Amino acid sequence: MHRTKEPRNTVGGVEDCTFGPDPVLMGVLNVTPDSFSDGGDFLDPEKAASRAAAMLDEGAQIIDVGGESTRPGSDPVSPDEEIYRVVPVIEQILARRPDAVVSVDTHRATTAGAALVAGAHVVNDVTALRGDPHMAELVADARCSVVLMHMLGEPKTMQRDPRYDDVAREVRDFLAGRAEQAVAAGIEPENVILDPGVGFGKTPEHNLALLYHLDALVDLGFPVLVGASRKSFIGKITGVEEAKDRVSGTVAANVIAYERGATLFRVHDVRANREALAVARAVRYGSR
Ligand code: HH2
Repeated sequence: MHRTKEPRNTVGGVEDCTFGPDPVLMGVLNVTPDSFSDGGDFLDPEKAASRAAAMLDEGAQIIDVGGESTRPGSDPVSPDEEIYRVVPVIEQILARRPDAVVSVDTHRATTAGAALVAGAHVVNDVTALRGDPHMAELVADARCSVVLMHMLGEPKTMQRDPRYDDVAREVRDFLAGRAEQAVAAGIEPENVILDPGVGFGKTPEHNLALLYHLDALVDLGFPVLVGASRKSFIGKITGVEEAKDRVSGTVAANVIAYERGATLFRVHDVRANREALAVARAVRYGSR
């Protein structure tokens, strides 16, 4: 017996970007000199827009543009520098592909606001609206989608001995609380996406427990996004040291996450993940 299809929602009010039964791929585009796997590759807006176009051609439905690395130990950039990095790239992407759905990976309301003016549709906030007191109001007013991610501590120090009694329960309770706060601030529930924050203040064992118990997060009723792509726990399990070579491990994590009910996947390697998730989806529904 195969599962029936659930109703579809849209990302950022863009009808073409639906999520429901089908996996949605968010292609990662880091406009930074220091991101852990693609730092320095896409600082030039032309190059960045070409990379975005290639990811869209490979099957990404959203392009996630970030101007500040959040890798463990990273330092924050200035707000002006972050805007200077992401806005021209968002403009270039949308000039080339006006129908593209763009998300901005930031915890600052000024950057998110500038990105929305430039045409972005989604705010991806790794602080789940805790990083800037103006972010919730901005998202509520813009009526855009928002990703609320769990992080223990902050990037500079988050990997120093993170501890939980029950990581899956604590992350779920935290995100349930953040979603409640978001809705109380005027954000429509259908615009809320939850993310367990793989690698953000978590040991490899914490990441594995979160993926294993992802259905508990899915049960909250919001779409769930997973960002496992190329992360160090995959390197630790597989022995693959070079982050760019962690594609197979990433695919395995995403297929499991899909089976547990996640619908959005933040990935660097769009094609491999799209093909694997298309097969996983076909198995689930018994058809292509
Ligand atoms: N992971 C990273 C950055 N942003 N956003 C969400 N919602 N979920 C994630 O898991 C997530 C995220 C870190 O990965 P990356 O962007 O590749 O690296 P860096 O932070 O070094 O730029």
